[in-house]
Amino acid sequence: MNEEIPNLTAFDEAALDQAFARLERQAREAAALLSGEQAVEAFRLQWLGRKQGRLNEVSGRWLKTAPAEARRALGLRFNALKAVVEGLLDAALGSGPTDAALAREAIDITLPGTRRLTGAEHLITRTTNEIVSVFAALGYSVGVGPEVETDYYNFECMNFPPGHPARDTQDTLVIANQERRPQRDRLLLRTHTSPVQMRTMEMQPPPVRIVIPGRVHRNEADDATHSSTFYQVEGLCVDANITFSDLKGTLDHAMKALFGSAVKTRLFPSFFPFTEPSADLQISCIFCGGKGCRKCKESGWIELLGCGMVDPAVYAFAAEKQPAYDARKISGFAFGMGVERIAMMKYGVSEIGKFYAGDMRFLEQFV
Ligand code: FA5
Repeated sequence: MNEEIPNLTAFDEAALDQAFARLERQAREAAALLSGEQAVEAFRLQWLGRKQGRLNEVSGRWLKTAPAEARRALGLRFNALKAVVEGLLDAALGSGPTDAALAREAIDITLPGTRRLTGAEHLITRTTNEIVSVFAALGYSVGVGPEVETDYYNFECMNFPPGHPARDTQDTLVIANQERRPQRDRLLLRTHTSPVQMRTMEMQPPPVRIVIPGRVHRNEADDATHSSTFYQVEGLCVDANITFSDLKGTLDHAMKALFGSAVKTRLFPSFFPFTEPSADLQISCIFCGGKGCRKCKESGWIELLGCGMVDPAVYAFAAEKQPAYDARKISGFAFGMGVERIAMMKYGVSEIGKFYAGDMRFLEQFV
């Protein structure tokens, strides 16, 4: 609405402030309702039109009737009002923010930025990946299995019969209140990654070449080299005519790839229910080159992993679902290594607990 511009009767500062504030309010209210090109053009004519625009009337009526001493104060307010109206018009035309608005929003690009830390692989993950990629390069696939496992997969099908003393070598954390279940279905936290050997064989006939990284748990007291939760990488290779030499050659190659080509390996007789024969693989001490030092207890050798030829009793369990696991026709080997053990040796870590403490000062050293 083009309201009449009233005549001014008083020209003191307060009266001028009041009169211009009223006009400004009217301009802002009208501008807030604008929509469409025609409305904007009408607003322009209403306020800034040369002949009948309200500002024209103000300058014509107020400025001309103002006493000389009030002209300056009136002129200043008139210019301010004109700038406001022009700003409203610019905004309505979409011509973007004014210089003043831009200055208010400006960012001081000389201020230091927020530093965001880059994520990096944990040493356990890194070592696991290193081990896995050595075997991936030999054509092994990668598998995983559940951390909460049944008694059957963790023990029974791995040839640890119920009540067998070999079970005592892996002090087990069992899930409570399962007395009513048959023993083979009772749940426990897997003590090794070996159950995934069986899960793999049940899913696919031979040939199998697979490595299985994962977390395992044992009811063990923590010390500098033992933890109740730790990581293993399991390996399984089953095919026609796989021999003990293949086991020896594969692990010798893997140890050289992990620790350097100067490393030697040797196998020592051992026992695992699921391999026959079984062995512990030792590597020449990487700290003293085999001469003997405190790290290798002056022996020149360090024990690193368990391995052996897959026991025919294990194939018999697998054959319940995959008859191709016939010990008369196929053979294979398996191995299992502790990731922390390897990481400690490769990266010179003396306490296993450092891996889990989440201390950035420790972790950052390996980024
Ligand atoms: C086993 O767990 C067998 N399943 C390995 C195996 C697989 C043998 C396939 C034959 C064929 P063992 O209990 O020795 O074996 O553990 C294997 C490795 O896990 C050890 O060499 C050691 O490096 C690591 N390890 C065992 N207990 C702990 C522990 N409490 N803390 C950290 N690492 C451990």
